[in-house]
Amino acid sequence: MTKTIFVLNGPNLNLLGTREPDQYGKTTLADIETMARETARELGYAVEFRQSNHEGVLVDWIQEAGTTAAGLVINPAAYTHTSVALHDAIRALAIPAVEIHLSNVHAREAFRAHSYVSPVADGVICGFGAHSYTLGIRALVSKL
Ligand code: CA2
Repeated sequence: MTKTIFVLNGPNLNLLGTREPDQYGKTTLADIETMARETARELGYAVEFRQSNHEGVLVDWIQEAGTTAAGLVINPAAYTHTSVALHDAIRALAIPAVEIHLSNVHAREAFRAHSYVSPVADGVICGFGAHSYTLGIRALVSKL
């Protein structure tokens, strides 16, 4: 059976492509989902692609990934910089996890340079727009 990679997206990423194109580009989350599926398929994996604006829902999905998926790619969005709950959920995983961001969080406001997720992720990719997702999938598969 084809193994699955969970690709999870945090708050406001449902707005991609509709607002703030200068910061986040014109690509929609649906476009990114298509790109992610294609890259994963090339590498022999299926993708479960989800977005939520709710921290607890993301925690539930991280736990679900831990019991059903081969690995996790996550753009925690603003929860990157605030969430001990996401840190704890990812720390508890026995599968690899890659943190990704569309923008280069280190080239923006100082508060975006700190991540609660990075210390418990296997690696971090940021600054490549929609390609951060495909690079994240490739990096994750290199760990599987
Ligand atoms: O660069 C990224 O991928 C971020 O995770 C995006 C988050 C931001 O809080 C992080 O610091 C970096 C914001 C996602 C909000 O996305 C929007 C898209 C279009 C319009 C408004 C927000």
